[in-house]
Amino acid sequence: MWNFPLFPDQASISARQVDALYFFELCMAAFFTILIFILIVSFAVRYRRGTQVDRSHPPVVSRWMEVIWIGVPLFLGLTMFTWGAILYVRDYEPPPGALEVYVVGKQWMWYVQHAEGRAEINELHVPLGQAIKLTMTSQDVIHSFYIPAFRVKQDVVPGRYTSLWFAPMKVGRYHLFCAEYCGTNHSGMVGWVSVMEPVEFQQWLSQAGTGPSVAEQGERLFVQYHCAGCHQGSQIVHAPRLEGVYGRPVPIQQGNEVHFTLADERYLRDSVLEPKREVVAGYQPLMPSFKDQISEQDLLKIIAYIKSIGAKEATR
Ligand code: HEC
Ligand SMILES: [Cu+2]
Repeated sequence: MWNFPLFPDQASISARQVDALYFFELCMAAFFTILIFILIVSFAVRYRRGTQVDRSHPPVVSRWMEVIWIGVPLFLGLTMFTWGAILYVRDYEPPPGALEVYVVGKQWMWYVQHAEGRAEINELHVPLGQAIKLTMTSQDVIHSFYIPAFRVKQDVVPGRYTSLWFAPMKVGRYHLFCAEYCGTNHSGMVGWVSVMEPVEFQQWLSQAGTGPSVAEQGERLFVQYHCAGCHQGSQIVHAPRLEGVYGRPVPIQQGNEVHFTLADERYLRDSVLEPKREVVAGYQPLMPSFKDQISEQDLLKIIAYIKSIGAKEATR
């Protein structure tokens, strides 16, 4: 059977928007390619050696032609830029209230952790019609998380968090790839994204054997790594309470100056791995670094826990 799809499914909202821009650019490239090709061929034929055509008084100045060849490409170029920039900004700025999923890439698999506790490998289950935000990092080298049917791709980089969001709008199973050469089995670093009806997704999430939520697992790790010893009212070490810190500006001491930085995932992560770099104003730099002692998976859970106690505080 003749089955040679040039395009993957359009399974997310941004897929349509990206394709529209893509087709616009494709049509434009085709139009100019054909136009220039026809002009070259016809001039070559018309003015080839030996033809009887009028070669006297070639036009040297043509105001309207200059206006056209400057104006039209300028307009088209700016259209592509503006259109592309709008899509880019929209594609890389997750909307508030998106469902959070954590992803760790490692040679050679994708580890996926849902906030409710369920984890999976080389599979990602998501509900239809809801914005999903992935917070991603890598345990070793640079990977790239790529879902062609959603037209989204984002590098997954060791030592920092990157995020990606999409809103699936078609139930089905779609390919998931690593799109950055990451070693011998890079080509095997593939998986599936399953888009489910919201009700089915809820059932899937709460299936037996799921265990505690990520924040609850993080709370346990918070005790296990002795964070709680300092951060929950220690008599020995004066350490800040972490309730509600997420999403707030934190005063950071730098020399004699204090500046504010937003306590986002990046900040929380750096606070644990490189605590000396940003020291909260009013505190001594007594926190030990947890670099190389805490896995990316555990760190994500601890951060989820810190975020969750922020939420509790806010609703009070
Ligand atoms: C020996 C005591 C100690 C331990 C153990 C400790 N911390 Fe800290 N932590 C501190 C102190 C003191 C500060 C404030 C100074 C600074 O910013 O480094 C701090 C700051 C922080 C901050 C920034 C807080 C803010 O208000 O901006 C975070 C987040 C944090 N710690 C998380 C953790 C986590 C997670 C662990 C466990 C993996 C941990 N800490 C273990 C003492 C500790
Ligand atoms: Cu990879």
